[in-house]
Amino acid sequence: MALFWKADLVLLHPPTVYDFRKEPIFWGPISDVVPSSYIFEMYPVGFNSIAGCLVKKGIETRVINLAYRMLTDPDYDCRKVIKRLKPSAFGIDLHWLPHAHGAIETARICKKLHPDIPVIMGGYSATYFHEELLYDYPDIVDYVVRGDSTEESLLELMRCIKANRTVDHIPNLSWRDASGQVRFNPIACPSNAADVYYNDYLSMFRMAFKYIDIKSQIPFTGWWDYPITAIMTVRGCTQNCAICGGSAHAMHNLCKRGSPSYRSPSKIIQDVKKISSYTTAPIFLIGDLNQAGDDYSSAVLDGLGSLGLKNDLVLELFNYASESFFRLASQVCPNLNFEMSPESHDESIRNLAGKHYTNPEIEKNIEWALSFGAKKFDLYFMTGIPGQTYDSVMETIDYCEYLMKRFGSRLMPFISPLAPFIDPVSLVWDDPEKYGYTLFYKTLEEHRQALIQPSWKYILSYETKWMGRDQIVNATYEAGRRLNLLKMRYGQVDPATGKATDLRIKGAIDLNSKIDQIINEVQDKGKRKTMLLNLKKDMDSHSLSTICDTNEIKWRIMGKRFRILKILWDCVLG
Ligand code: B12
Ligand code: SF4
Repeated sequence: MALFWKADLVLLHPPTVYDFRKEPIFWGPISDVVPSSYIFEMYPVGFNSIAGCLVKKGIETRVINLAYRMLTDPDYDCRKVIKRLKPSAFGIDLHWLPHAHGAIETARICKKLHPDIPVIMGGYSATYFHEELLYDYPDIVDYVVRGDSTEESLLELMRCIKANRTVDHIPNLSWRDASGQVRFNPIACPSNAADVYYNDYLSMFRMAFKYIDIKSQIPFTGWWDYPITAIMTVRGCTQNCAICGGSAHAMHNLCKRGSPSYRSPSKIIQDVKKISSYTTAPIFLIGDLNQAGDDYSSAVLDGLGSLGLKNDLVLELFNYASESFFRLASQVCPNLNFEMSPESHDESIRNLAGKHYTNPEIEKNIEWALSFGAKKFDLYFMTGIPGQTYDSVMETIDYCEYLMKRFGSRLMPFISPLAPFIDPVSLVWDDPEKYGYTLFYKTLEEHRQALIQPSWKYILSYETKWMGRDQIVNATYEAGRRLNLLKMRYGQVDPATGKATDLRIKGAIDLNSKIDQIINEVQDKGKRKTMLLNLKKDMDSHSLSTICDTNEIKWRIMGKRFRILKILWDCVLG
């Protein structure tokens, strides 16, 4: 059947480093609290929306998650796969900056194999580095579609490419004209983006059937067994967390987003209803519902309450929320969960990081959530934030113990590093001195090169006035180790899991020293590479769920994972 479908646009998701299967890189715990592995194989959720929009308007779109395919199949040959494809254009995401190496190498391969097929890049990092992409990589990137909502511009670009028409009218487009001159069309930011576009998982299922290729659409390793879905409730954010490249400050500077675009409550309810008819896996509502005010959050929660939802539902809290919010939320479904990220136990450090709620407020929120029956309350802390010393990180773990003692095993704290990079256009990126940071890399090429350093310590793009790279690495492992022991003591993890995590952390610390020793003592480049390659197996295994077990970040699945007949039915009729 795949023979009869020819995609006009093939969207490729690259790994962080193209040659990750060969290169000796110790990624450490950079991906421990997200579902992906160290190569960040999860593609932007916006691919669903792009595919949903374009396919509806007659542009056949196919997603191939190269990163996932390469990770799960050692023989998967990207060049062979790309060579066989003959679309009108390739689209490659450079959304997260850690894909700087993989995205550029993938574009290079596309261009080498198909010099006449245009390569389009997009995503937050491509938006920020659009000039560099077009000037410094002239032979591999033809277009950059900028902004956080590219559906319409990309659709028009595809129509123009197919009809060989000029593109100078397309908003958000950076491109090279026939004379080779680089051109930047003005940026426009749709204020209704969250509403008019799609949370369209059905288009992904359809794509899997059309191209008889389910594997290429899988978002991350293990998704088939744990098919969690995310529903975007907003584009943009009201908050200004200092380290975030998606903050109000960043989105204003990056794509002229004046204020967030909220998805209407009725559409969120529709999305949740649809997804819960396909799967019993957890559903994550991305974006704090309270951002848009009480009327909005009440409308969403009231509507969700009428669905009789059995799936685990996860809500985010960007700020202190009211008791009535938790009461109302508790009526939505029996399996409700929350996430909050105070970053530090120290309120003055939390303030510097751009978060302005107090510890008593955090504790009130946990108390309300749990007393109204929440199944799990995840609390995220971070190493590497402004004002934070090694000792302060350890005090954060003491605070975790206090909370775990008080609230029991439904409270699940995490600590992870701010890594590997400082987000472009975050407040820290724009004014590092003000926040006490030194940034080692600023250009795209510097980040690309950084990614092929032998360990996460050297990949790390910053140090702070309070902690150098060594201290950030040491504080992260020591905090992770102490927190894991506490989780064993207070029942968040069972003894066998806890012991295995403890061993992994100790192994990672040991590996980190071995790599440092090689780098400091072995001057000969060839010999150094051979010695590092000898550690590759260890490097890979100590970069997966090091400081916590992967199950700690999961919620439950009730019963059968998929309702296949319903999915098939809707794919045909929907
Ligand atoms: C939800 C979210 C996540 C989810 C992932 C959801 C997903 N699969 O996309 C989770 C929690 C898993 C996550 C993880 C990470 N995230 Co995140 N995440 C966000 C968040 C909060 C919202 C993103 C969003 O709303 N997108 C809206 C959807 C609909 O659009 P979209 O996916 O962005 O796609 C649109 C455009 O970007 C563009 N586009 C994207 N790709 C392409 C490709 C082409 C060819 C084109 C034309 C257009 C295009 O068009 C799309 C449609 O309009 C933002 C912060 C924010 N306020 O924006 C951070 C953010 C994007 N994440 C960020 C980071 C750093 C990460 C991590 C690297 C963190 C880490 N170290 O673990 C990981 C990477 C995970 C991976 N790839 O495996 C940074 C990125 C900064 C940067 N420039 O690099 C941000 C800005 C802020 C932050 N620090 O969290 N993240
Ligand atoms: S980290 Fe802060 S600024 Fe960024 S998306 Fe989350 S709440 Fe908004």
